[in-house]
This record gives sequence, C-alpha cells and structure tokens, in this order.
Amino acid sequence: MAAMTDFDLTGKRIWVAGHRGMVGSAIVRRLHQEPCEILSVSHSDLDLRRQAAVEEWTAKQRPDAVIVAAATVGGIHANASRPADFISDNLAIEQNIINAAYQNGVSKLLFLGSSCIYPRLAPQPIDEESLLTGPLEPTNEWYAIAKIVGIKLCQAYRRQHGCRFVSAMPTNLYGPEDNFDLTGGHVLPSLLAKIHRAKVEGGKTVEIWGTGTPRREFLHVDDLADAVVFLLRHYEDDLPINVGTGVDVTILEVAEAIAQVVGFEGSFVFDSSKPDGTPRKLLNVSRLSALGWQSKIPLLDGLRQTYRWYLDRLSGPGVRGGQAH
Ligand code: GFB
Repeated sequence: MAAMTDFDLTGKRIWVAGHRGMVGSAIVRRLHQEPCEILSVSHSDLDLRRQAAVEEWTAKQRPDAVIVAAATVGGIHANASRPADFISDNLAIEQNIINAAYQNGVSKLLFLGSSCIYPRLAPQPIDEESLLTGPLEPTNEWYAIAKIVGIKLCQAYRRQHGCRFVSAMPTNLYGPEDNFDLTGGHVLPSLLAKIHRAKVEGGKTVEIWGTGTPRREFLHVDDLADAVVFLLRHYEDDLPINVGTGVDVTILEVAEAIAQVVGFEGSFVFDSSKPDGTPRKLLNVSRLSALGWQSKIPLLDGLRQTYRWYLDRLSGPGVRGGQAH
C-alpha cells in the first residue's frame, strides 16, 4: 500500500518546469482549477541545463512546490539517434531543478519519469519494485538512465534531508501539443500525422515501423495531469508510482484505431528495417488505484479529441513537427 498524506495546494506557488510541452501544458490547464499560483518561465529566459541560472531563478521566485515536467523527449528513433542529447540534457535538467528545490526549501516536488526506466523484459504488468532488476531496452537506455537518476535524486534528498520529493512514472502519453514529427515523434502522433496525410492525399497504404506486434499502453495527457495533481497532494513515498490505464494494445491495433477516427480506409505495410523496441511495457497501476485514482479517458475518445485538436491546429498556428498536410 502506497503512503497517503496531504499537501494543501491553497495559495501555493507551484512551478511547472516544462510548461510549454505536451505534459507541462496539460498540468498547467489542470492546475488552473486549483486555488494555487502557477509559476512558469520560457526556455528563452531560462535554460534549465544551466545550473547557475536555475539556482538564481529558483531563489528569486521561491516556489512552494515544483513539478518537473521538463525533459528532452522523443520516440524510438529520436532516442536511438540522439543518445548524447537524451542523457546529457535530462541529467542536467533534473539535477539543477531538484538541487535548487532543496536549496530553496521547496515543500513538495514531483518528478516525472517514464515507463522505459524498467527492464526491457520486466514481468508484466510492471511493478515499481522491478526498477534496476535487469537490463534496459537498448533503443532508449540513455533516456532511461537519466530518468532513473531523477528518481534516485528524489530518494537521496528524502533520505539525507527529509525533502518531500516524489517520482511518478507515466506510461506512453498522447494528446494536444504532442510532437507530430514523422521521424522524431512517438508512435501515436507520428501515425496520426501519417494516416491523416494518406487520407488527404488519397494514399492507399501507410507505413508502420517494425512488425506492429509490440504492445504499448497509451494514457491521455489530461488523465496524466489529473494524476499529477492528485499525487502532488497525496503521494509521499520513496518508491516511484506508476501512472497508466492498466490496458495495452498492439501497435497495429492503435494504428487501426487511429484509421477509424481519421476515416482512412487504406491498409498498412510494415517496415522491418525499423526497430520494434521493447516487446511490451504495461504498467501495474494497483498502487495508484489503491490510493483512489483511475484514468477516465478511453483510447478512442482520447484519439477523437486529439485528432480534433490536430485539425484545428493545422488550420491555425500549426503543429509541432510541422507535418501540416
Ligand atoms: O512511441 P515510440 O516511438 O517509443 O513507439 P517506445 C515505438 C513503437 O512503435 C515501436 C512502432 O514498436 C515502433 O516500431 N512504430 C510503428 C513507430 N510506426 C511508428 C512510427 O511511425 N513512429 C514511431 N515512433 N514508432 C519510447 C521511448 O519508447 O517510449 C522513450 O523511446 C519514452 O524514451 C517513451 O520512454 C514513453 O514506446 O518504444
């Protein structure tokens, strides 16, 4: 059973680090429903990889709580082709923010990791206790190691200094403000962009990387944001806590669901030169369920909402990834 405490958000100054990203912007939307003050700073005003700048900004702003949603992220290809960026940026961001939070007496901090921190062949569904029990998935080990260090930083500051720093591990996320780039993005937004383009251009086939058989668990980012606020209030434990839906699908199944939402009637072909990555990563979410939180947005509803957002953006300011077709 996970530990349950209360952290009252009333009147608190809460810094959402990474507020422009898919995750951070969803957390900001969700925090607008709470009686707190939201702090954020743009990348041009503060590079989170610069230690002195982060220390100075944090000392000046004096947040009461911090949510670490800032990270260099990407799909399987981005992870595998930019290992230095993924390990170095993420280590710097985490270390700078967590240490500055300690130095400035931040009362509560929530660090966001990823389900790829667990061993490639961890027993499914994956328990939090699986951490560091086996080798990582090679396509994303650089990112995973950086995220494991973030968890360890929170645990170390808890042990040595009694800081209320906790970690949450979300499964694969999707939703508004995602990166729809065809090569650098995660599977769901990339397939959505490809399938939309095929529909608009009258294409008969869409390419799926790998075999289409790996299984992934997809959580809408608004569900994640709700869980983050819940955990900021109630979670207090050394162990990270998993955040997911408890349900997974194959890559082909998610492609078919997207095709249904987009109205694409063609077929799929498989590019076996591309990697499958980890065969399955379904999180065990029983500790989170026992605390009283469950995801609410079914995959098809979340896909419809995300596709509407994507279409609105294409006719307006555009989307990240620039696949405006
Ligand atoms: O979201 P994704 O890129 O990363 O999904 P991971 C990769 C899976 O989808 C692989 C297949 O099985 C790919 O072969 N796939 C099929 C595609 N078509 C496509 C496509 O067009 N684009 C992409 N990207 N994949 C990530 C980690 O792992 O999970 C990150 O790399 C992070 O570090 C994230 O942890 C949550 O799910 O494999």
